Order: sequence, then C-alpha cells, then structure tokens
Amino acid sequence: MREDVAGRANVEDTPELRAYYGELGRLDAGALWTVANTIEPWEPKSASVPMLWRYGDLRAHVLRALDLVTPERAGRRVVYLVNPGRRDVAAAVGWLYTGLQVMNPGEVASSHRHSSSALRFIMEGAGAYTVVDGHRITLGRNDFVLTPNGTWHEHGVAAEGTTCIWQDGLDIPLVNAMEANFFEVHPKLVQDVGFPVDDTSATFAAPALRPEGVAWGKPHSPLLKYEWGPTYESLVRYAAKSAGSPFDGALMHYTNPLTGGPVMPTIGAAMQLLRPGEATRAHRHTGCAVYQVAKGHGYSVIAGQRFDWGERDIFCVPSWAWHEHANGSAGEDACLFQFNDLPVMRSLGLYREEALSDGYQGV
Ligand code: 1HN
Repeated sequence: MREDVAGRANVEDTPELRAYYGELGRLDAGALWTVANTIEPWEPKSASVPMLWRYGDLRAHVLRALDLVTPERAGRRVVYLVNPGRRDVAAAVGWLYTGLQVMNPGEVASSHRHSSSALRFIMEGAGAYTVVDGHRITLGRNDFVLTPNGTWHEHGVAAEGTTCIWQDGLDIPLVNAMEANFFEVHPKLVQDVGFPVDDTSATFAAPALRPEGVAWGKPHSPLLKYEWGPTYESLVRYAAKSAGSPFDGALMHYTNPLTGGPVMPTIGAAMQLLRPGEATRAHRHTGCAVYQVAKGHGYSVIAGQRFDWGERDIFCVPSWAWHEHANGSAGEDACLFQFNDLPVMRSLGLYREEALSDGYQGV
C-alpha cells in the first residue's frame, strides 16, 4: 500500500470522524476519502482469478444433462463455467460468460433474440446447425459461428447427425451490468429459413474478395461462420513465413470482412497457432479472454500460475494478468481459440498493453 503518497487518501481514524461517517451513511452518502483508494486503484485489479476447466472433468456431466432435461424445459441445455471471483454475475472471467451446450440428433432449441451478443465454437459431433435471422448455417468441429445481438437465433442437430457439444460465449454479464438486456421469444418457436443454406459463407468468406453491390449497415460481421479448415490453413501459411507476435505466436483475429474490424461490437475472437516447441513471452493488457484449446497440448502461465492444457480444455486470462503460452509438443503445432472483450476496451479508449521486461514469469 502506498497510502502516504500525495493525492492519495490518508486520513486517521478518530471517534469524531467515525460519528461523521455514521451521519453521512444515514443520509445515503459517504466521505470519498474512505473509499477513494479502493475505487481508484493504481492499476486494474481483476476480481476474476485465472482458471482452467478440463474437458475430461466436464464432458460426462455435460452428457448427463441429456438424460436430465429437455431443451424445451431447460430453454438451453447448458453447463456454464463459473469464475470463483465472479459467481455473482455468472461470468467465466470479467464480464464474459461461457458454457457447454449439448444436443441430440433431431433436437432443436426454440428461437429467440436478446441484447447480448453470442458465439459458438463447435467441440464435437456432426450435424449441428444454427439459424441466424433466417440464414441456416451448418457447423463442424472447430467452426466458429456468430449470433450477434438482436438477431433471431436457434440451434439444433440434424436428425442424421450425432450428439453435439459446443461452447457458447456471450457478453451477458456485460450487458446486464450496463442494464441494457432485453430477451424475446420468437412467435413461431422455430423461424423460417429465408436464404440458401450457408449463403453468408458463399458471399463473404472468399479470401480478400468483396462482392459487388452489398449494402451492409449493421455493426456486426455479415459473415456468420468462420470454418476451421481455411482458418487453420491460413495460420499454417502465416506461421511458415512470419515470426508472428512474441506474446502470441501466429495469431489471427477473426474479422468483419467488410471493415477489417472485430466480428461483433462487444466481442472479439482469434485463433492462434503455437509452433512445435514454441514458448511465447509474457505480456499483459486490459481486457480479458476465454480460451479453448482447438488442437494440441501445452501450458500457459497466467499471473504466475502454470496451467497445463490439452484439446478442448477451456481457460481464462483476467484483465491485466501476465500471461504467456507454450506448445508442449516438439513435433505438432497447437492452436488456441479465444473470445475476448477487446473491442469494448478499444472502442472505449481503455486498451493498454505492457510487455514483461524479463520476458517470462516465474511460476
Ligand atoms: C443463449 O441464448 C444460448 O442461444 C446459450 O444457445 C446460452 C446463456 C445465457 C443467455 C442466453 C443459446 C445462453 C443464452
């Protein structure tokens, strides 16, 4: 504590002051100097703690929900992940929510829309699909799909598919904190599909090509699905020709193809590739992220704590926590998917980043 610094509160405790604080409290008021050092920390102090959720621990429990509840009764058949420091707001880290949703072939959850933005990252199974504002999107392993705020959406698994598990990511805690959340159920329960299947991919996923005559005024990406195949291929090509980032290896942000900006106004996402044996240097920044291991195994050091991860494990990095990542294999690359609140940090002018001078943290 540096309470004796000029400009920081440093007031003695006296019976007279204590009585004064009591009087202010009865008027629903308070003396700023009693809280100033707490509400104005020297630097961000995340209430979230670094966490790793092992898929091996969670998977059987996620599958058990299939027998316990129907999507109709549960609304969403989801096991959500809780940060011990953020239980009160149901966040996995910061103001971000995440959960694992499971569905059997032939099941569909009813259509709805809400003010929070959402995404899915497909973990296992075949035949999953999402319908977003009349666009039906087919989904495979490691595909990433958007359900931007305000869009009607529902998810299901085709009758000829297999049991599917995917990760949901939402900014629900953020939108609730902003007291701006609305939720509506679609009048039809399942919306009509109004476009050819996967039309947004055919229109907007061509590499560095922009279709003629497209008018798009919405704040989110018009491309709703980012497939694993081309994403991985792009990362491999990039990693072969560029050193990438000293802190992240070969990392590429998923973007709105029309603007180059983030996929949604409040949630950004990226996939990074760590080359065989690669260990990145430590940095920290404002903004937090939820990661899922899309490929390989390795470890991350987060705020001085080592977390060993394997495929499908989920971990989080709180705001302003030092972090570095390492591929645990000398022969295979490792890939980390992440979603984050960086668009919020950047658009509000709150983004700040710092490298650790020693390069690597002690554990
Ligand atoms: C939601 O709409 C979905 O659409 C999943 O599948 C999880 C968690 C909180 C609020 C809305 C979905 C959600 C959610």
